[in-house]
Amino acid sequence: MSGCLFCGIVRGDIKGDIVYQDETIVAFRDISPKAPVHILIVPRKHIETLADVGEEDKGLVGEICYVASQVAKEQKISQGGFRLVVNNGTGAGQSVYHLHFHLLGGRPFTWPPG
Ligand code: DGP
Repeated sequence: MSGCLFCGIVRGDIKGDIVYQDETIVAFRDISPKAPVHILIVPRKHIETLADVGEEDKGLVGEICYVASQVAKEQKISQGGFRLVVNNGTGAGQSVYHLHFHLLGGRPFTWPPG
């Protein structure tokens, strides 16, 4: 989608520190990391929010979760504990309207989140 930051990274028009990609998913480092490892996992398909995921995207969301677990192992944050977060909508802090999963690790996390 033109004008979408993450579509630009997915297409390669905007530079991203990509750690994983396949035909449907791209994972790249967050520009403003909130943990020693902070990676954004996004579908190549432009979907604005998790709430916009359609029935046809159910498999895609499962793939993203699988990729997250694999990337967590590659980044060596799996054993120490990691967090996979989706901010859905402005009330939850979403600032980029292209669905993305935050993969965070490398430090302890508290609960509940802020
Ligand atoms: P959220 O607030 O949940 O919508 O998360 C958006 C994230 O995107 C936020 O953690 C910062 C990150 N971000 C914003 N602009 C860029 C960028 O140009 N490149 C990268 N790699 N990350 C970005």
